[in-house]
Amino acid sequence: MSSYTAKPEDKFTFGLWTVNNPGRDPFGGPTRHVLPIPYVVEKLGQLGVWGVNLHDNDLVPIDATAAERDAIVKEFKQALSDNNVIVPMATTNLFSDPAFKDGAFTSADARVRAYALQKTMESMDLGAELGAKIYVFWGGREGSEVDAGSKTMDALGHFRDSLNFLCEYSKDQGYDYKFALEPKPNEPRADIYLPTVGSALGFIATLDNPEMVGVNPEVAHETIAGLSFPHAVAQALDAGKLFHIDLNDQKIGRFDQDLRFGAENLKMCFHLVKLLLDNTYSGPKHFDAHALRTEDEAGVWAFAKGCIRTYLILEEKVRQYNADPEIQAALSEYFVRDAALEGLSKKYSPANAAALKAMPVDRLALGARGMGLEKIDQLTVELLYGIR
Ligand code: GCO
Ligand code: MN
Ligand code: MN
Repeated sequence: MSSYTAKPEDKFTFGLWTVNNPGRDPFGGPTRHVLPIPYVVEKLGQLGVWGVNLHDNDLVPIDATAAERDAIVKEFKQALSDNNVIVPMATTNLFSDPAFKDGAFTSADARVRAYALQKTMESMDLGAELGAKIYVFWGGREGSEVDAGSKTMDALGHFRDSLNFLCEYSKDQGYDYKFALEPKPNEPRADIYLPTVGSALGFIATLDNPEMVGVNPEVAHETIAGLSFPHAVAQALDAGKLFHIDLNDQKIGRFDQDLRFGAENLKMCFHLVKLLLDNTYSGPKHFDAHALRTEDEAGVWAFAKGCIRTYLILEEKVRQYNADPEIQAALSEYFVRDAALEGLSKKYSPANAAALKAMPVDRLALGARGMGLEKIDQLTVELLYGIR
């Protein structure tokens, strides 16, 4: 049995904004102090965390002078190297400042859109200086409450132009970033543009440099939309677009909760970890979650450790599942293989079409067949409960 402690090759990451979330919500102020950033890096290093991610303004205040910026960045770099922690991903805060209240790249105001590009280029410079290879775009304010402005078509066009512009900027600077779009259906806007993984994948195909752009799916976001997160991730993997992943948990039908990974939907999280492990996903595993607002600093570190432990426990469960003779026997009954038929249906040819049309079918037998899924699902539940 493993000790469930993180190793660098697990590629676990947290955001500065996650473990340092002070517990503010729309109805109440902070319940914890914001911790000094070098201390946060030290604590993450002690937990075996591989990387720390940031928005520009998690590190450098929006109104910092150039000299202040440089001093802050220098101190941060020192903390990273002292604690063997890297910055794999960076992103821009295009949601906190009132200038972005009606969107950043999709604002109806050309001055706001230009400022969003300026701020993102500067933030990309910062990320590159810190060694980030992935650049995330979460369009939290890119949406609407009312469609009185009828700007949705314009907004999509502006969003496309901005991403095209920034891809060229990244190439021009030799930054070699992979861009990852992070969809979310709502919160803080009532309706955010490109609300789901599927919509982001469709949009990427319309960009000038689609090969540079993938997705950053988040458990909570697809769950808020009432969709299956493992299905969304599978579609991203299938498209070769899973550039990053945000792990947390969420109760369906609630406000955006950012719960500890695996805190709510354990069976779904098991299937997610299985999908990532079986398909050898090798990107960062980012915990975009917060400790409950009820917690003090000790609770924050218990939360961070909990995310890691649950992930590693589920990986162990996946290995056990893949090696369990009874489960594997049930699975091999479930998947009916037929090399001859699969040869016919894999790819169209006139001969294959003719053979399929001439094929005798016992439709009643197909309909009468029990699939055995009740058994497989119960075996999975028992494995997760630790009695197998
Ligand atoms: C949210 C989002 C953010 C983004 C972050 C990185 O619901 O607030 O998940 O946490 O992931 O801004 O872009
Ligand atoms: Mn989120
Ligand atoms: Mn996120």
